[in-house]
Amino acid sequence: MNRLQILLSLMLLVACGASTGKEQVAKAEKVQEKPVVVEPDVVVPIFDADSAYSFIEAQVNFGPRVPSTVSHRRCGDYLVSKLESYGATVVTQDVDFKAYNGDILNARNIIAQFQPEKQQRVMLCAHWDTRPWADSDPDKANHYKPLPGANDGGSGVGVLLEIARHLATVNPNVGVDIILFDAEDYGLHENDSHLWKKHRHSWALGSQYWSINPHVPGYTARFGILLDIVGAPDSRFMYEGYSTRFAEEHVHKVWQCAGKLGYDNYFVNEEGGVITDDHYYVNSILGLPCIDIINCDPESPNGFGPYHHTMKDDMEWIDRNTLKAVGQTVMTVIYNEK
Ligand code: AHN
Ligand code: ZN
Repeated sequence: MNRLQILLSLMLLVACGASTGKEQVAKAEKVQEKPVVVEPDVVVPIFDADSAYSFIEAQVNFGPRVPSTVSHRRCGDYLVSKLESYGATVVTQDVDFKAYNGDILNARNIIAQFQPEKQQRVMLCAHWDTRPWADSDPDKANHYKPLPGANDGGSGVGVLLEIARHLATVNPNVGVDIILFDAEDYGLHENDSHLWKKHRHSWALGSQYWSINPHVPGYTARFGILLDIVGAPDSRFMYEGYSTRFAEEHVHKVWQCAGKLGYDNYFVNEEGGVITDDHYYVNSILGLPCIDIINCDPESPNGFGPYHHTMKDDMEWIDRNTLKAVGQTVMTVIYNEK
């Protein structure tokens, strides 16, 4: 291998602002699974889906990450130390929330700041807690049992840890904040669904807290990207309603970037549902334009996929190809910020 080939095999060189002719180069190269050169001045590291997969496995191995449990605390410690090992300045927000049913949740938002001195920033986020109840499980006996949370919880965090691993060695032009929100998934049990109006803010407690009390007073960023449920095989990511309402230009930027990388089978140009997820509060409380990359499956009982909020949400439902599509797209967007 000559020097150029070595460099190419280490780095993916690609820009998303490329012209049509250049896009075709990118597509042709992608079929051969080779690094892509579009604009030589932009260096994007190669997202390693095996690595992301192992970060999900590590979380699942702690057991369900339900707030106020030992597995949750241990996994939180692991996430903090991982992010610190990648050179981030990590702060946590340790808060006790009262869930809608009265449970006290020892929760922790984990905030990892890369290049904290930079004014121009991008925010990436995911929730790291898992649902305490498998209340969509086909077997009623599981409706009050905690679930493994590989996809719902684990996948977004796994992709972000893999991105953090690269942020440790290759600096983008912008500062990046990776925020792992807690207590997203302790919302209203399906058996209590008649109470939805009273408890419509029972989900996403960590992001609600952070949006009111950001780790830096007056915190802002160019935009945010939430990753939620990003690991299932053949996932389809559609335009989510609040994302287009609050952050339309960023939705199109990300979806176009995915298309240029050849991931338009995952990032489809269709309107999806309107989902009250962490990004809703980031947008509506803090006013930071934040999009949600989330897999929906309109065919399945609860609209997210047959494993969602069931005991089946385990590593069997994690596909490296999906992690790659999401991770490489998000990384390409970040490294292309001027
Ligand atoms: C509700 O189901 C209310 N929100 C979807 C967001 C979610 C749940 N993400 C993971 N679990
Ligand atoms: Zn959930």
